[in-house]
Amino acid sequence: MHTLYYSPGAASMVVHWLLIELGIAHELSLVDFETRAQKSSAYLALNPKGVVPTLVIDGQPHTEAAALLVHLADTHPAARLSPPVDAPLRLEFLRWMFHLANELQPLFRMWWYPHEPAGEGHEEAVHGATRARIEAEWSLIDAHLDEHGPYLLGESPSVADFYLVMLMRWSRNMPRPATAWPRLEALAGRMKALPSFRALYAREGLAEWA
Ligand SMILES: N[C@@H](CCC(=O)N[C@@H](CS)C(=O)NCC(=O)O)C(=O)O
Repeated sequence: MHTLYYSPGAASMVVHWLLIELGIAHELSLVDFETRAQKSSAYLALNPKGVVPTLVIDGQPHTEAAALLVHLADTHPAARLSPPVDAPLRLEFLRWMFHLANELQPLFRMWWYPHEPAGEGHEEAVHGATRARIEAEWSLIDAHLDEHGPYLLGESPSVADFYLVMLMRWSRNMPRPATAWPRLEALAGRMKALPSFRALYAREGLAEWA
């Protein structure tokens, strides 16, 4: 049995989406950010960084959204959401997973927690710089999709596209959201049409960017 510790719409969202898409039996455990439950000693025992997601598999806690996605996709090969290790597209798949995890996702952390990189009082400067870098990422990915799409790996979706769509969603209230880029908007439209996305929204009680 899998148990996902989650907060609606947070980085746990894409792991939840995959659990639904792959039909993996799981339970949900809400980590209430309002009460800072992510920093409680009980939760820190599972995830010492005090962030979501944590996925408990057979009693063992596992963290880091991108690693969880690769693991879930690799262990459910029939869904074809990650190329096998010896497939020609495997390296390109890993490149995108690492790019999203190392380059794009941390920019959102800076956008929402602007005091972290530069300390209190510098939030406006961090926001300006971060916005420019996030928009540069959308331009880069949109150009890639134009040349090699319609999905990150070409003709078929992979778990990297699920991950990308979650990150796109996070930009929905930014001055220039990811959907301002046409190939990104088209990709999100296709992924959002999946029944698993609708189920995810219902289960997390989400409404925005439906
Ligand atoms: N690298 C981690 C980042 C997780 C992360 O930053 N999660 C945020 C929500 S999107 C969180 O739990 N924030 C609560 C906090 O920092 O107190 C992952 O991808 O799993």
